[in-house]
Amino acid sequence: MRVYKTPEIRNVAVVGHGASGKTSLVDALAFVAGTSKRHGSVKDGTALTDYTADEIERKYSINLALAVAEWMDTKVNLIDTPGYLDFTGDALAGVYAADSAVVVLSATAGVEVGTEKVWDYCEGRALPRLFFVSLMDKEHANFERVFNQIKAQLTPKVIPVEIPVGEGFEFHGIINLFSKKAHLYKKGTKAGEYDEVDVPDEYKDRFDKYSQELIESIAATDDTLLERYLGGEEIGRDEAIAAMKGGMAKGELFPLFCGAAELTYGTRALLNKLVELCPAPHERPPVDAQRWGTAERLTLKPDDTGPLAAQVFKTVSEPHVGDVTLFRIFSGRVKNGQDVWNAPREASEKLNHLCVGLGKERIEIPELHAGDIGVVAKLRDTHTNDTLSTKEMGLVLPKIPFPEPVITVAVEVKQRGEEDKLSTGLHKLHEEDPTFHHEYNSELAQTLIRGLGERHLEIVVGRLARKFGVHAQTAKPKVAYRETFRGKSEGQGKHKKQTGGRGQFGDVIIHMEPYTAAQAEADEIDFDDNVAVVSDITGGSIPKEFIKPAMDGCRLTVTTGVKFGYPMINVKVTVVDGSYHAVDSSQVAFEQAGRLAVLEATEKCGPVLLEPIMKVVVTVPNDYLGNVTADLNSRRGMIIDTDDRGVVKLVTAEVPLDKLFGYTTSLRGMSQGRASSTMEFLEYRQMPRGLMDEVLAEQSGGKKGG
Ligand SMILES: Nc1nc2c(ncn2[C@@H]2O[C@H](COP(=O)(O)OP(=O)(O)OP(=O)(O)O)[C@@H](O)[C@H]2O)c(=O)[nH]1
Ligand SMILES: [Mg+2]
Repeated sequence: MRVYKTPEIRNVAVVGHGASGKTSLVDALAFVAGTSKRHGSVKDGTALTDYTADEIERKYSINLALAVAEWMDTKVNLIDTPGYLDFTGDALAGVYAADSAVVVLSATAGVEVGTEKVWDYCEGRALPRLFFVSLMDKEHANFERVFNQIKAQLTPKVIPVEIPVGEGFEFHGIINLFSKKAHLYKKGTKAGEYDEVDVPDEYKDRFDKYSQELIESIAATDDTLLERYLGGEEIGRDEAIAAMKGGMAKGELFPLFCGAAELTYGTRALLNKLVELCPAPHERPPVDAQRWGTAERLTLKPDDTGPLAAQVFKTVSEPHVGDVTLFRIFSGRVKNGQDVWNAPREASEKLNHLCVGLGKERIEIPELHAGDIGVVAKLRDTHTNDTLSTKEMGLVLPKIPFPEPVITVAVEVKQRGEEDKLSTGLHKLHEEDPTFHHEYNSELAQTLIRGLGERHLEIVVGRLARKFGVHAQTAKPKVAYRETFRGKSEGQGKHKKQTGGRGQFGDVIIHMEPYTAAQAEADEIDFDDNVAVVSDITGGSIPKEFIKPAMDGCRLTVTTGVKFGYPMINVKVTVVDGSYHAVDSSQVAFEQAGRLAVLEATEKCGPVLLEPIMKVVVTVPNDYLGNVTADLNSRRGMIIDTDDRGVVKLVTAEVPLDKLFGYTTSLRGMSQGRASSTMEFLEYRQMPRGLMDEVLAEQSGGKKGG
């Protein structure tokens, strides 16, 4: 492969809902262009960009992956992205690395929730976009319906530049509105060979209607063009293409293409337009960078002579190779073997075997120019979202705002003693994939992992085994219950021990009562961990130096749990009286006495269990409202509010955390992926008696923390 200069490069993200045909399209584009020698297929596990073991097994994309189509003396860098929401972080990364996007839609399913999501990502970056309606050969394919859905749900500025000849099983050609020719595909040919013919008679009316719309839309983007058009002047093809490119750059036009990628139908025309309509890197707005450790900001253009700034937008780990780093150069250029600098990590890295990515294949290249996308293996200290620069400049680019995790599960090692390996592995996986988070929760004695969906975490656990040899399984996270008091109570703790020499003596009397943060604030009393401990000792029944230890003993006992082993909250302990011994009393003895006093007071009052309640806000299209509210009720949820937002409702509910395990996944299931939710901790609330007994029964035998 030759070296391409900035104006000869197109960086195109291929985005869309799951199973809309993105990977098949990328494979076909690279194959038809001749850059990839083999026409692969997702079904056979041979598609260019679905090459990891996980992807071959599951037959859908999990990782962003690169391919190249060399076409019309241009290098089109294709960034295939996964459609499933579990892996949407990679779709976002693809959008950040690209200068334009092809939004792929299935001709049978049309606009889906994943399409809306990636559309928003592209909006956020103001990327020029074109649509490709694929799977035109599938039964029930309907071009017109998809076109209308796009118009209604994504943008009214969509404009077809091609129309299909036949649909579903009848689909066999495409009419190009620019060239005014029809391409009729020859059945059974390998690379979508076709006969070019005049527009068939039966398509004349449709052709005229769409052509008219196309030329009017193009003319509308430019006043002088419009004037000439209205004056009856013909607008030439090149002029029309240039105007369309300008319209796309301003977000005023979104051309619509169609085809069947798996059959390679429609892919040549699309390649032509990717080159002609999509911007080269230098035609995009400049980016902002910062000099690490200073407030100095720079505006960077994709210029070879500018300072090097390249963003790592993805790390993949590959068997026998290790970590492979995918980066986009926003400014400057790099040469094979060059040393670069990762400023925040203070790490020097060598770009050995600088490559271009073509699926799992990596093609070595002597240099990459500004705006290009490259691949390099074996960087030691560089992770996703880092910037590579030079030591003199030390630049950092704005980070890709990866989405926050939405689900949490616990993870346990299958073999004891592997806990350290687990934690190292999880940390590495987070550096690779910023949408994956992990933490050890010492209260629950569980390692919690968070991600964008169950599939996401399942893949992570698989990687953990393959890459780090840690075999782990997921489990339901334990619930951090709390205890509290219902009424006032009193307790005395007397610690007395005579062991030969000096004895141990402490004696404390306390009052305990329910108490709230608001009360503590009004009384100006410390309320750390939602517990207040005060002294009301006057007249010296306990000497000063023993009051503090007595209080500490009380606090420690309350906060580590008394009856059920969960921390007690919303209580106030007042040390009111006690006694001491001139010789045998000590601080330790009073700490012990405080503990005994709390135990006695608690025993008398019958403590209760509190459970965490989450505030859940569900955004749900009206059609699924019934399902969603019925389901929330079945989870002991209380619906607080239902707000009308046009086509969707915003349902606010208060639901016990215990009932929310797996909620995100089942919400997607009950709404065909269209509903989404957020949740946050609201407060602790007393559990219903029956359920409290259940929790306690579950625990007896094995104390919490197992
Ligand atoms: N009939 C028909 N099937 C197709 C076509 N393109 C893709 N498919 C099939 O549709 C399914 C999904 O195709 P993919 O290319 O994997 O779709 P994708 O958008 O990459 O899916 P994700 O990676 O999950 O987001 C596969 O089974 C393909 O074989 C097409 O043009 N015609
Ligand atoms: Mg795919």
